[in-house]
Amino acid sequence: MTMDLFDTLETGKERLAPGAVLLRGFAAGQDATLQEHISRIAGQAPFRQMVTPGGFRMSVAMTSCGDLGWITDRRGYRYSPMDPASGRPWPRIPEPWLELVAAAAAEAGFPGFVPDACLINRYVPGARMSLHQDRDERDYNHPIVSVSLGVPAVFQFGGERRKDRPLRVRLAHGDVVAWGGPARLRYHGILTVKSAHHPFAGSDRINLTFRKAG
Ligand code: MD6
Ligand code: FE
Repeated sequence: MTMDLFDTLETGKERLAPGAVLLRGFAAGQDATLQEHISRIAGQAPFRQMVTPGGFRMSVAMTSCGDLGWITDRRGYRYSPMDPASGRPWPRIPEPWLELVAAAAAEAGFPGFVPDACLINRYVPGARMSLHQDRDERDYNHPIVSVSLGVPAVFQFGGERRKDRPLRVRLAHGDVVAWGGPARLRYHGILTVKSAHHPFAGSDRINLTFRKAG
């Protein structure tokens, strides 16, 4: 038996590529704290569909919490300490989320992960995220940890060039992907989310990505 298969059977840990680990169901069982804080944060910093520098409105609605939030507009992609919609700082990252994400990162081989930004993505049916690299963070030595919630979606996981043919991985409620080291700059995206129902958020898929951005 290969080590990867052994890990999968024993711990639900799956290596997608060097530096990219899928922890199936790692966040399952945390629904209450995730739901409660997502609604509170969205009350203070509402989900909004931002515009790319190229002038396209994103199908994914986003908000953030943490010292920095990720934004896009005609001027470019960047992190900002203020929510441009309100002119106020973003809500803080809830303490139980920091604990969850540090535990997931450690399990995936990235001990000591302390994020300062959490981007919250909301996909209605039909929303998608095209292939991109996460490269607005200051230091690529830190991983990114992503938590999938609600209806499932197909994650595309490519190479370091946009044209590299991506793998396709189904991400379901509670799945966590931690991603760093040699995988840090790989292209990735989310295929169009299909109509489905999940008790966590009805027909929506929610994704939290935690980063050390500043
Ligand atoms: C999403 N995720 O799952 C979008 N980026 O909705 C990402 O763009 C992402 O899941 C970097 C690392 C992990 C991710
Ligand atoms: Fe990304």
